[in-house]
Amino acid sequence: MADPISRSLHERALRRIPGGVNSPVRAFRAVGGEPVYVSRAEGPYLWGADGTRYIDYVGSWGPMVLGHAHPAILRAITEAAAMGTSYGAPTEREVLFAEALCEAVPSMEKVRLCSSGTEACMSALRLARGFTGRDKVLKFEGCYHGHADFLLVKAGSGAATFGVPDSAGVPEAAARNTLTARFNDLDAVRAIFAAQGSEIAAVIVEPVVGNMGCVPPAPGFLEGLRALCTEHGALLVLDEVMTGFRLARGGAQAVFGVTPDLTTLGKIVGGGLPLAAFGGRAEIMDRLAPLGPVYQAGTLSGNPVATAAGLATLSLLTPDLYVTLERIGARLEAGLRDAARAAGATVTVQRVGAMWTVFFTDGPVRSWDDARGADTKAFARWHQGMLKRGVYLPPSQWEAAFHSVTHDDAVLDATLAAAAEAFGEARG
Ligand code: HOZ
Repeated sequence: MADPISRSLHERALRRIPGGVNSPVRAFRAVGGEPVYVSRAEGPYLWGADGTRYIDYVGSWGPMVLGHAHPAILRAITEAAAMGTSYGAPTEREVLFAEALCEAVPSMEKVRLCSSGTEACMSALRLARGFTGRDKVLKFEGCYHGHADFLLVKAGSGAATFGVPDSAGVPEAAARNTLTARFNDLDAVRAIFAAQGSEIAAVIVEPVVGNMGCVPPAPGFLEGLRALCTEHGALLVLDEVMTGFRLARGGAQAVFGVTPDLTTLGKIVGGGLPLAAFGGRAEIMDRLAPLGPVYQAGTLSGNPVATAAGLATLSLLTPDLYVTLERIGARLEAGLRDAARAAGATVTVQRVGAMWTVFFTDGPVRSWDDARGADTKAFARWHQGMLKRGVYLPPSQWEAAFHSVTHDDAVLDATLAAAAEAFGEARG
């Protein structure tokens, strides 16, 4: 249960903000509680409105891989803000940032900045359609690529959590050209390409899904998508909004050795400020206005404060950092599994690098069909048990948890001690 200050803020919020929140999953409805209103954050911790400290595994839904309020990032933001917060004109920092992104993710010869993952995915797919002259796009059930109309089809994340994977307000015409298949089901994709391959502009996929909980690709799945796209002249778009700079500096594409035509980035690249990007082969990117006929724009795109935070973040993402993230993840994964077993709770812990999910189900989770079979009531009890012990987890079975390099051994000890008790309560 939320503290009295959070509760009273939420009552006021409900009067002025739909559902009291500016993004649905934050409402905590899926876990039967009320949201904690956050007053500050530092390292691996958040503090609630009443001063209660929580170990944070939401990490602003992905960006905070270095922990909250990293001094170098705060310095970069402060210095940049003192020079003016927005110009709507090009800056040297944008050039440096674009160079750094393209160097880290070599499949991106050129990149354009925008302000959110939704914008990045929507724009990348408009570009794919403009480049190929085709209308159809293929996405996967339970994957979430932001809330553009044509992508709210069998969508994961909050759309799945609140039972609106096909949102009201999306005209049938907007969704008509969106095809869907089961994640990790290459045969289904093959059949769709066999029937409609010449009409498909792009396949978009989260290479490791975070938006139905953490679901890794089956061996050969991403490679198979790459081959089918190449064979049929469609573009492969890897949505690396979550995985970019989290699984490796080069993202999931570096880990799995798959080269997309276009990549979308968000979250970590902005260092906690609103910044996202999409990029890819130059011949595709050069179809964007002002060079080409595909229009895309934004007042705050390449914002000087956001690019300062992004550049400072990128400069800190060393190879050692990924070794540390993996060590932390391995300890959490094994510890959570052991704790669940000891408590007699039936769970499957899935993790890739610094993203993971405890699914309340006994099998491996390979697709949305598997994920939605999880016991969401048991997850809710576990979530409540963890929260009351000071551990802040994503408030939905279908959102990945994220740790940072600041989750040290003492933090992990506290997390696993809480988990051991909370698993007992989750059994119901
Ligand atoms: N749908 C987002 C995570 N996948 C939630 C973002 C937010 O509430 O801030």
